[in-house]
Parts: sequence; C-alpha cells; structure tokens
Amino acid sequence: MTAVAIPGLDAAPTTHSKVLAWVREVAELTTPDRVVWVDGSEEESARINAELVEAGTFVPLKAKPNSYWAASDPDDVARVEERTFICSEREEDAGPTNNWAHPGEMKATMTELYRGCMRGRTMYVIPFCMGPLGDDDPKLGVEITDFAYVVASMRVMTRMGQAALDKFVTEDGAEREFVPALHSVGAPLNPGEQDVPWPCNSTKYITHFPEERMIWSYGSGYGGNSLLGKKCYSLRIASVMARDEGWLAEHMLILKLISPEDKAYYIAAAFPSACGKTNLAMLQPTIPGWRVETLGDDIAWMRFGEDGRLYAVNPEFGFFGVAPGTNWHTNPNAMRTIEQGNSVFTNVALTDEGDIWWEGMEGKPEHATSWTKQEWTPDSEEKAAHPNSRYCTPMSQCPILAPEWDDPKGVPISAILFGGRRATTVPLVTESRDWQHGVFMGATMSSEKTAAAAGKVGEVRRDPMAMLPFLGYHAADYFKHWISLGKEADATKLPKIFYVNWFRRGDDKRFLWPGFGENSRVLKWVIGRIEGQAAATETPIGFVPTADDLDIDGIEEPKSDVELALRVDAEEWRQELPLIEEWFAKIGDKVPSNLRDELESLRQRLG
Ligand code: GTP
Ligand code: SPV
Ligand code: MN
Repeated sequence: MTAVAIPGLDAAPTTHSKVLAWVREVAELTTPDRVVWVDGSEEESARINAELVEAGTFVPLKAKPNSYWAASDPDDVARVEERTFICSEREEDAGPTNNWAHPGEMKATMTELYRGCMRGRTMYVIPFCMGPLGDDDPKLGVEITDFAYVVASMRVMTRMGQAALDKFVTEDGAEREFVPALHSVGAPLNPGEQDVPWPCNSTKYITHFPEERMIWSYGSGYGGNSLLGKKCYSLRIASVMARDEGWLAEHMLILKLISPEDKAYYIAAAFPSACGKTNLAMLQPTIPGWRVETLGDDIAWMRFGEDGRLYAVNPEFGFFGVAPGTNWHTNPNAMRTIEQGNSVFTNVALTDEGDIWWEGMEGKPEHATSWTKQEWTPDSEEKAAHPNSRYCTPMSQCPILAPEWDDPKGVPISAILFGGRRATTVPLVTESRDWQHGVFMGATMSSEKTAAAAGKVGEVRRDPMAMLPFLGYHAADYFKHWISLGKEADATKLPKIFYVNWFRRGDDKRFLWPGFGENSRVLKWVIGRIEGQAAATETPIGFVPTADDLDIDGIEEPKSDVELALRVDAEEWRQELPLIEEWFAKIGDKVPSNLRDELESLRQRLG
C-alpha cells in the first residue's frame, strides 16, 4: 500500500514509534482532510475556539471571559449505556453487568464504520495524561478525534498537549505505554457539504478492549461518550489495570475536611451519576469552624502506600458538572469556579445578555434561548436547560482547591462513603461494622436512575460502588478485589466505610434532609466515629446515629424530620433482602461467599 499524503500527518512532534504508527493507521482508515497534533498552547486553544464559533458549535458568552455555550444534537445528551461495550476476549470476563461483543467482530464492524468517516474533517491527535504529570509512572493516552469540541473539552478535563507528550519517551529513550483512544462523530462531509453545529450519528458505539487497553468510540459527541480520558479510560480501562496491579479505580470524589482544631481528614465518596459528588466535593459547611477543600469530584485512583494507608489521586484536571440545581446556595464554590471563565457550557440556556442559565439558578431570565435553540420564557413548558446539561471548567479555578491536589503521592483516605438516591429505606448515614460489611454495603447499594444516562429516570437499580456503568470486568471479580485488598491491608489503617442517603423523602414527598452544606453535619459525625468521639446505635444494618448524636444546632428543619431521615425500619429492610438476592443471582456463581455470608447475617439480624 502506498502511503497516503494527508497534510499534517508527518508533522508529528514525537518519535514514539507506536504513536506514529497508530496515528498513521487511523488517518489512512478514516481519511481526514488534515491532521493536527494538539500542543495545548493558548494560541492553539484560541484558534480552535474561533473555529468552533465559526462552525456554530460554540457561541461565545459576553458575561464570562473565554467561555462558550454549546447545544448538542437533541439526541446526543447523555451516556448511552445500551451502546457501551466491554470487548474482552472471553464474554465471561465482561461479566453479567456489561454488554459484550467479541473483540474481533466488534473491530470488524467498527472498522467499516470508521472507514472514510473523517472525510472533509480535521483529525486532531491529543496526547494526554491522567493524573499528575509528575508521577513516576504517568498514565498516558492519545485521543484521536474529529470533533474540535472534544479538543476544547479535553483541554479543560485533562493534562494534555506538549506537556503530556513530553512524558511519552523517558529520559533514557524508552517508549512508555499509552492507551489509544479513537473517537469519531461518524459524520463525514462530502465536498462542499455544509456542516452542522453538532455532528453525530444515530449509530453509536462506546467500546473498550480491556486486554489491549484500547478505546474505540463512534457516533456521539457527548462528554462521557467522547472525552475518552474520563469514564472510558479512568474507570473502565483503569479498573482492569487496577485489578491486575492491586489498586482501585473508582467513581469517587475526594475532599479534605478540616476540623476547628485544624486537623485534616481526607474522604472519598462514591455516588452514582447525578447523585451529589460534585456538590459534596465543593461543600461549604454550615457548621462553624469546619472547612472543606476539594481534590476531585468524579474519579479517584487509590493505592496502598508504604505506610499501609490508602492514598487517592484524582486523574482529572477539570470538572464536568451537572448544571441544573447548581446555584449560589447549593454550590457557591462551583459558581465561583465558572465565574472566572475558561469554561464550556453544554445544553444549558443562553440568556439575551450572553450569559448562561439553568433551572435552579438564581436570576431566572424573562427571555432566553433554550438548549434546543427555541425561544424560552418562564411560561414555556419545556425546560430551558437539559436535566443532564453540564459545565466544563478548570479545577485550578476552584477557590477551595486543596494545595496538594496535583501531588502524585495522593492523599491518605480516612473514610469512604457509598451513597445512592433512595426515597425510602436507606437512612441518612450508617457506619459499616467492618471493611467486609462496608464492601457488602457498596456491592448492594441502589439508586434511582438519573438523567446522566439515556433511559428511564427514577427506576431503582443496584449500582455497586456507583460503578455499574463503569466497570471494565466481571462485577463478582470486582467485589473479590475489594475484599482481598481489605484482607491484605493492616485493618487498623483501612478507611472506615459509611453508607449515606441525602435523598430520603417524607410521606409528602419532600426531602427529609436539607442536604448540600448541611451534609457537613454528617461528615462531622463520620470524623467523630473515626476519632472514637461520636455516639451511634447498633442496628441490624450497621451503626446509625440518633438525631442527638448529630450536630443539628441551627438546622432549619424540625428535629422530627431528621429522626425520620435516620430511621431504620426493619420491615423496609426485609423487603430489600429479596432484591439483594435477585442482584446476587444476576451476578451469578462467582459472588464471593463473604458477601453471601454478609447477606445471611443481615437477614438474621433483621429477624
Ligand atoms: P455526575 O457528574 O453525573 O457523576 O454527578 P454528581 O454525582 O457529581 O452529582 P452532582 O453533585 O452534580 O448532583 C446532581 C444533582 O443532585 C444536582 O441537581 C444537585 O443539585 C443534586 N444534589 C446534590 N447534592 C444534594 C443533596 O445533598 N441533597 C439534594 N436534595 N440534592 C442534591
Ligand atoms: C457521569 O455520568 O457520571 C458523569 C458525566 O460524570 S459523564 O462524563 O458524561 O459520564
Ligand atoms: Mn460521574
């Protein structure tokens, strides 16, 4: 085969032979008009943003510096779990919670989709690094994409460009491993054909090859489907790396809680998508003297340090946060972060003043352009912003960013919270009896489905450790991995595990717990438990505080609501048992016996 001359292809700013070979192979398959090696510079970013404005993908905001409004195709607004595949060599290894296809067959199918798919477009090559660039063993990737929106977003969400590319070859000339991540919107252009602002394809594939550590994505421009460093790499592929190498890749925020005595504690928390991670990560405590600093809002990579403690690093560089509900009361620190600009807003409303707005934000406009580009007024029946609309903003702008956020060593975790969105049954907070019981809590946690994924909202489903859509291998093996890490560790140094639920409702359907900044009261109790200072009642499901055990001084809600939020109703829990059994049956024979034992003990304690 003769080499095809594609402008830019040979301008590679690296000698890494695998990068060069892979980029050439993809360019020859997808036949873009030109290739751009992304360097991450300010000039390049300005040029790409200007091109996105020219294409109608971006509208520059007048009210915020270097910030843009984007509206997606109305059918491309969320992750597509039905179209997400784990293509391990053996179906058995993907497990019962993932879609599987044979890697060879999937490659054959997708290769035909990719053939010529970048015609008329620019192919961008984005070198990136998940986690601090200063790591001895940096986790590298190269994303190839034909959507400039992805380049602009990856610039916010990852350490990318030349600084990342410099890590691909070590000082002694060795070529480092990287994850090849191929993305196309699947919308080739014929000569002279007018492009649309948000190209995509109704055929979508979000595909992972775990053994090869490779990602292929086709047809969607939406964040979780197209920013391949995020869920695809840092959770689905990284969870497999973590299993093989003895660490954990988790859907968790990382925060630092500082007591009035100036003692710092690091907490990680796993809640399913759109269930409060970003909000908790940036919490503004309502109780005097306590402070929170942020380290991450979505993903934590955790490994045991030499001192036996579990250390967490956030692989990301920006926040890709749920917009609706974010305001100066619920999340003032997110508001301060986006105020500074340099952000991309997708599927929110655009005001006539050239600012953004979404449901739940202060200052409802009289008139705006909705996410579907329709005229919108407060009387409109449609929402101004899509429920899964997002802001994409640099972490470095967060006013409460912890100074150690970029330290490759990570931070030692004292507590892990698991939590879901449950209107009933699950109390505000429960402390596990020990690590294994905590793993049982995580493995059986449940949540109502949210708008973060396409599909029916509100349905209760089991979402183990908030990883259901993000596990790169068999869920039973994942539970085993969690249990065995706990067994190998020094039990006195393990984080304590808690189960929380900010979303329990009263008979009149209102939330029983005020949430947001008030969640600091729960965190204070968690620290109290770690320090052996706070009281709790032993219940069949674990250790639960009474309303008197929590600091609820000055809370607006009646104490009776807090009591209801904390209530352990044995009858409700007995109704959970068959659901947990059903869940274990779905996972199959490989569910660790330790977890089945935990279920039996729970059943006995419930009487
Ligand atoms: P992903 O980015 O999808 O992973 O979501 P997330 O877990 O970071 O969720 P986020 O913090 O963005 O919150 C999602 C929604 O839950 C928003 O509409 C919030 O306003 C709402 N929310 C967050 N925390 C609380 C809380 O403590 N109580 C209540 N009632 N709602 C909350
Ligand atoms: C989530 O859905 O959990 C998110 C948004 O954090 S996305 O990156 O689209 O997955
Ligand atoms: Mn998430």
